[in-house]
Amino acid sequence: MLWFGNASKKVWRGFDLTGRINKIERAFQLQPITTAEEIPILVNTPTYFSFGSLHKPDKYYSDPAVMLEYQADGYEKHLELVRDDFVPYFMPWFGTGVLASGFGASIHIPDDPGDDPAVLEPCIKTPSDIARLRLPDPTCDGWMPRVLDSIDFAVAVEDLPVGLTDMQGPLDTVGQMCGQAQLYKWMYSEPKMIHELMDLVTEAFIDWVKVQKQHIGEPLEKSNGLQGTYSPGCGVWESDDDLVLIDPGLYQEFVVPYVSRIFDAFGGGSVHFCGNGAPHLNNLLQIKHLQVVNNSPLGNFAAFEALYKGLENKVVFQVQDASSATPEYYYRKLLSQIDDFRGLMFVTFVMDIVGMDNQGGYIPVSWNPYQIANRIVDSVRRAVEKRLQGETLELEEEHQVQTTISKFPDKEGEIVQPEHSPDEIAALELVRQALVDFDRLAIRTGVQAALDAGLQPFDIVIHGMAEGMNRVGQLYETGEYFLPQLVMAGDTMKEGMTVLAPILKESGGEENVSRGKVILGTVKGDLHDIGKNLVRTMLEGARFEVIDLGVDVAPDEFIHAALEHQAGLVGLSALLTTTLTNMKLTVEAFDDAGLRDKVKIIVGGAPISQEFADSIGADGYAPTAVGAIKETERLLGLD
Ligand code: B1M
Repeated sequence: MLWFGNASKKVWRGFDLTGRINKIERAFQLQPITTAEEIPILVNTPTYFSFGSLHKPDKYYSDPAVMLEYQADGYEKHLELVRDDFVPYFMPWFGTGVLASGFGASIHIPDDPGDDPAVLEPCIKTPSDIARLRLPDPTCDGWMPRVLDSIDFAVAVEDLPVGLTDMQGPLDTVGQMCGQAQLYKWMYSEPKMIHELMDLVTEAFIDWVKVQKQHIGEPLEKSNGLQGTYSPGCGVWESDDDLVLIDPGLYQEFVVPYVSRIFDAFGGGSVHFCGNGAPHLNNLLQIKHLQVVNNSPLGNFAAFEALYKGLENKVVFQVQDASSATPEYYYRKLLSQIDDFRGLMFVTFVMDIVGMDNQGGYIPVSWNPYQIANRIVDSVRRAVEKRLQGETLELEEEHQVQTTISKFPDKEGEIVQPEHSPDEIAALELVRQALVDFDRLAIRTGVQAALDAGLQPFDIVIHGMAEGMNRVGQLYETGEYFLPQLVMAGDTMKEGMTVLAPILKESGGEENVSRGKVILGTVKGDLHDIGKNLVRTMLEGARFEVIDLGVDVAPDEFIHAALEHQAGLVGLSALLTTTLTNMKLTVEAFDDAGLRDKVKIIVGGAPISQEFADSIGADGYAPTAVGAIKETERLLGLD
């Protein structure tokens, strides 16, 4: 059933939605905006996902009736209380790993009301695993049967239109299947294999969207709901969170053709990503049939402006942030440089217990979601109205909230250069440059040249490797390098260490090869592992033995591993604000176990700051993976 059927009035549970739908349709036609009222603002309360939610009922993911009732009743209340343009639809939400699960990736089943299902660990370890993959069957593989059951149930019992589940994007899915770091390495070493995998995943993506549409009863080129919003004449959405992680060259080669193929199959589509998309402007413009850019600017106002203006109002732009804790300031700042509003829409998610600060970090909040929703609507309208009248928006930060979230890591300290001979300097430079170029052959040559020039292995590590990695880290911070380059550089460092290992063994015995044991993991409730894996690569490259416990690691698992391996250091990573408490609980568990004088704890991850680390009693903190090496050395007394 579709909203845009023949009826002249679109009514749901007594609410006439015709005006809202017409407004959104005009935005999709990119019509000029003359009053602020014409801008569609859709606030999602309740959210269909669990993150930041207090009230997700038990069985939300196992009983279709529970999910449908929760959403439908929530939308009814929203329509009563919020003066926005929200158009309700049922979202069959089963997390971010539905497509990957079809290929065998295991899904974490939430055991907490604030958890979302997501891939627990990759299912592809070797190229031969890829060779064995077949097109999955939506009727029996992975979590798709759950999605189809909930669609069928909703179609049968409710008059609420039904949307598409989150299929992520083909590269996101391949990243979940292989593990991001492995994927990046294969992009360089096995591009043909990755293209074949992308082909297969893209075919499955198209197939699984078509099946959903058959069950919903909607045409290929239209959909009731995409990423929290009614998007007329747009058949599909895909989520490209890896857009912000990889460089434009790799994205152009490995993503643009496949997303174009998906959009071709559905007459157009929407690309979603969280964060800075400005470096990918040209890539976005190359995607065939791109109709919508759905982006969470995450407080990066300059990047939003560059991207929005660069797209030249050729596509619909949906600002899809989590609600700011201070919408008055956030939208004034966001819209301060914008004066052409054609195609602009706002799709904001209001969570019960989490909001955004003005730098895009997430903070705990306690608010009435409907009140904040109305503040969002008023703030956007007021800001747009002023811009339409040619007024400058006041940007005083009177509403700015204090936050402990650090988004701007400290620069690495400069390494003091000791006296070196010209030959030594040349050899060290070879090592550093090999890391910057991630050239595995050159690093072997450089390390050998440094040894031949008379340098001690430790000097090569400190003045060659560490210095080279600092340069790589700086290139990452200035946006010249992206994650794949960090992974490749870490791998190159490992290669250089294989040349040094036998010499270290000879000179100082077995224990000299490993500089210490580190237990590493992402804390309970959090399944993000890209940063944690990068930390692992860097530490291994710097000759630490890392025992990686993976993701969703409970405090007692950390304790058990530290005791079993007699490790002097435990590293905790976290990306979700909502699970930061589990980091604190882990530190406390080490206290309770009487291990704090034997085991040091280092913490890191995007929402972590030095202040937070201090507040939970951690011994160390590093804002970057490269910084984690130095901090580990400090904590283990090796600096
Ligand atoms: Co997620 N996600 N995600 N996500 N995701 C974020 C983090 C988010 C900011 C996006 C947003 O705002 N919309 C948001 C978190 C908000 C918050 O709480 N602060 C978010 C959310 C909400 C979610 C879900 C809840 C969405 C949902 O299902 N409703 C869900 C969570 C599932 C779960 O964990 N239970 C989810 C799922 C996913 C994917 C599966 C799709 C994927 C994860 C894939 C994976 O990790 N295998 C994903 C991704 C990719 C992201 C973004 C796009 C990128 C995160 C990332 O890897 N960054 C992110 C949005 C964004 O940032 N643009 C987002 C790169 C990585 C290298 O950085 O980990 O900070 P980071 O590591 C850095 C440093 O922090 C440091 O070194 C690294 C390199 O220098 N570091 C350490 C890290 N650990 C360290 C440890 C140390 C020292 C340094 O010592 C031990």
